[in-house]
Amino acid sequence: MTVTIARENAIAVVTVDNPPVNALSQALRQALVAAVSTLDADAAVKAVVLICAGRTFIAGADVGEFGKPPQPPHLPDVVATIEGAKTPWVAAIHGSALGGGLEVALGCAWRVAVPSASLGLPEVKLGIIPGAGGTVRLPRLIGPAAAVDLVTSGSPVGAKKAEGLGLIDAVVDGDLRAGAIAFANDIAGKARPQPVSSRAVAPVEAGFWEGAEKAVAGKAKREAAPLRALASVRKASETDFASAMAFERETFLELRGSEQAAALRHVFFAERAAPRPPELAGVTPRAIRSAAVIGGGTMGAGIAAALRDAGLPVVLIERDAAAVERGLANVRGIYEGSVKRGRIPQAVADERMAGVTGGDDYGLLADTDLVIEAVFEDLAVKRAVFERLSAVCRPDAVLATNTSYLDPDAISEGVSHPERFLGLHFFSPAQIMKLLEIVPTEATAPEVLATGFALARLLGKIPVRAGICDGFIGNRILKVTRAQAERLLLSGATPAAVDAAMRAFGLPMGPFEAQDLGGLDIAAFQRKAARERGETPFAPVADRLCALGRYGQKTGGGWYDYQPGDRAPKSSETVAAIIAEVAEGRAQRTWDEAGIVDAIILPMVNEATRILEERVALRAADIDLVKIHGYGFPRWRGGPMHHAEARGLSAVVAVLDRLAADGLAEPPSDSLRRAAEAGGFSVLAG
Ligand code: 3H9
Repeated sequence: MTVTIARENAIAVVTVDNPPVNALSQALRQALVAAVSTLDADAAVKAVVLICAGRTFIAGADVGEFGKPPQPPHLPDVVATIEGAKTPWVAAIHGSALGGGLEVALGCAWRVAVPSASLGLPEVKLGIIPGAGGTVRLPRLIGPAAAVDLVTSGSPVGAKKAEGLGLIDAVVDGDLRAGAIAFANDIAGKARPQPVSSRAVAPVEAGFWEGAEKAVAGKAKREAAPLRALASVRKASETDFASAMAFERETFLELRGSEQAAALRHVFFAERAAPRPPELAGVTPRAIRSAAVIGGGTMGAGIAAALRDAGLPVVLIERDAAAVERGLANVRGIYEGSVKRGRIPQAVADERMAGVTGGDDYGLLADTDLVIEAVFEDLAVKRAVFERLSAVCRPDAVLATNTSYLDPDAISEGVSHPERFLGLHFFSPAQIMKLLEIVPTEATAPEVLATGFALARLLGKIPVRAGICDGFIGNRILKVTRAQAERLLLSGATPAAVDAAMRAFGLPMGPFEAQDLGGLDIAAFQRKAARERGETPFAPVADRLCALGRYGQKTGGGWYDYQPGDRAPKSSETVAAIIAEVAEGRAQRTWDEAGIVDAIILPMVNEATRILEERVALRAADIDLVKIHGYGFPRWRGGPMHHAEARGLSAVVAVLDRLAADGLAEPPSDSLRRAAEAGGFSVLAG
């Protein structure tokens, strides 16, 4: 870390260089305070430009320091020192001015930014609120309504919008350093604006705070930080600066130590580690400049859209002209939906669509860098596809299967140059869901595996390496979730009670609602295949529902009944009667919300521990990412593995032992017991 001071005549330029993102470590805070006193002592300096080296302005407090006691100088004091400096400071922003970085900029007398810069207070995404005056200065600078938006959403705004809000004073085109120095020369002789801390907050309309509270609470559900952030902005608007600062700091310190903040920090670091697995360090991926998708159904069309959204030209291959048309129509449908929802303008949709070529001739793929197969889940059909690809594609083209349940090793039998083959498992809708399971076979070359990770980065997805087993990581755990959900029904719970408990836990949907939405037929098909292999999947009620053709919403009934044109689930007497019949002779009990959640989540953890032990997943945090980004597990709970560790693995083992004794779950695996003894999953990984 260095903070250097250079002079450009009467302007001093303070350059912060603390890679990778100029986070506000203790050493940097100290150096900024020192820079203020050095420059205040120099009468020849008329203004100071604060600028950063590297990819970004100060991107915030150092999240790595959050688990430790705060060390002085504390950031609120650093910001106050800059604000109180004799010489006015100008923040020169490129990249991202986030969290503590924006708070430092708010202490400066002026702020300028390049057009590509973004500014925001993302603290709520880490389960905290700004802790260095963000909630107090922001309403004083841009008014309470805009401050509430920025602080409670955590979403950044671009430089243009920031200028419109009054968050920055100017957008600098061209070289930032030169532009900021010119700006500083310009303001050096002028009256200095009133420090933000001593400005008044603009009044709000009657009912504003109540309305904001309702809106924020509706979005935040059980996440604590957004409402606490709102309370802090409100306090800042209704009281003096010093009291508001004290209120903000107290809230910040309280939340910093909270379980939700620890969970969100865990996810923050897991997400940043995911694209760069240490085992692939130094491996260069193959270049991907063009891509093709085989199969234009829902999944194939979604993958094609995801590839196009990342700027790749895409060829969509189907069996015949009619199927090509249907496939292209599916892709078009995705873009039409995006335009309708205001996500992209029509011109962008047209440009994306223009980059998708349809055809039934595999010869179109002779020079394609990456081909992803997304045809029907049938081994023979998939093998036939890869046979044709082997014949036409360049030998270094990467060939991938999007299979969910088949064995990629079996699919790849007969592929020429099998080292270029791997599984790329997308989640539906593929253009939206962030998770990408990357499944190497025995033969996959390291640089092909690395290409999978590079592709994920290009597509803005979270990559997780998964080993080969039935369902890989995510769907293997999902099977346990579903079996547990049925066990609950057979021991006294109702579908509505199970779904309500899981929603209360933080999932967007309960397991039964989710099955009704997605359709029960796919899982039934997989159970059939599993039984043919001699396995004994547990789904006695689902099997009965499927036998009646109750496949979910699309057939007017599944676990619930549905009125035509209405997606609201209604409890079903038919289902209740089937459950009662199947449950005949089984012990019944009363389930409360916590009991239901334990009976679903902890067996998931048990299975996940086996997955870790078998090295189907390499890290517990990877499993958390799979559940968060593929299955809607609440981010603020950190994923099932973090949740279990936070709960205490010994307690998890004890609950599973009790459930197993009543025949309501598998007993804890040896590996879970071992992890409990060691106090964490790290004993199983690596
Ligand atoms: C805060 O400021 C609280 C204050 O209000 C109160 C204080 C009292 N700390 O994302 P990338 C690392 S809360 C430590 O791949 P990009 C990251 O782990 C903070 N480390 O880069 C990774 O490490 P490695 C509010 C951090 O170019 C490397 O930097 N601020 C931090 O795609 C590269 O990260 C935020 O929440 C950090 N704050 O994107 C900002 N940030 O190379 C969070 C990053 O070892 N950061 N690292 O794996 C971001 O949004 C992105 O990193 C950013 C750059 C957009 C800046």
